[in-house]
Amino acid sequence: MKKNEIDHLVVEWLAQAKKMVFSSSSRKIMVETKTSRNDLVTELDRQIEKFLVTQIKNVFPTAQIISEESHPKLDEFDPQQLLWIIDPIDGTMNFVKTRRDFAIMIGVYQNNQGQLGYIYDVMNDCLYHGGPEKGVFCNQQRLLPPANLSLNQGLLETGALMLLHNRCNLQKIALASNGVRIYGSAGIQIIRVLTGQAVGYVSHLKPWDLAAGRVLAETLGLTVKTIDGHIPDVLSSVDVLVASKNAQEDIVRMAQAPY
Ligand code: 2AM
Ligand code: CA
Ligand code: CA
Ligand code: CA
Repeated sequence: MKKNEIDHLVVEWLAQAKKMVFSSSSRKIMVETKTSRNDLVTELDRQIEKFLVTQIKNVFPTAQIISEESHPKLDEFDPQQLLWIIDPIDGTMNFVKTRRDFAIMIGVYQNNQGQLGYIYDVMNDCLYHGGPEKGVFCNQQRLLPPANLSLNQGLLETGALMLLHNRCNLQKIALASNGVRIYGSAGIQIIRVLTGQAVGYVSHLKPWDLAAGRVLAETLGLTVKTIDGHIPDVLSSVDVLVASKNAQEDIVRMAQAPY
């Protein structure tokens, strides 16, 4: 199947998922904790995940699908084959507490290479989508590659815990930027790097947190590297950096400097 045919399908599925989100707003949503009181899953995460997995399997019966809430065993997947990586709600805490700043994300990979990425900012109705063959769009509008700014020329996106614990020298890195922004959703924060509102995003991410944004970022000429400057494996959980090339060099250098 051609990529533009996949695009049409995914856009339709995400429109259906949006309806699920809006129809849930008038009822009480079941929320459960996972590993800690701040690690949540709701019935909507599960509902959207089930819907997307069912739709993909209807069209691609043999597709490999990694989706956060299905507790995937990552070593069972072959990244050389077509791989769909889904985060049904990225920013579940935001969804529960504020009903905004969350995203539905899908990344499609083959041969370890990103083919298509989708980050759907549901409440703003903005679908960021694209891949190496077609470029990156926000809905119908093409995004231009953001300027190659240094760390001291822009905002830095990150996660609260990583900053509070000063992992990877992050407090010093943050002080070297124009300011820190923390929105509680990898997808929403990567969008801010894609659109040039921030020079970089640093966080510890699992495959489904990064898969979609990585395709879009690399397509726009941004770098996606581990905090120590290596290319992250699609199936690993790592301290990762999505940034302009100049900011990436600044951050990697500072992360490795003595405290
Ligand atoms: P999630 O909402 O899909 O879990 C900020 O919390 C960002 O980190 C979100 O993108 C969130 O994705 C992700 N994250 C990854 N692991 C997490 C965890 N154990 N608890 C909370 N958020 C986590
Ligand atoms: Ca989660
Ligand atoms: Ca996530
Ligand atoms: Ca999630």
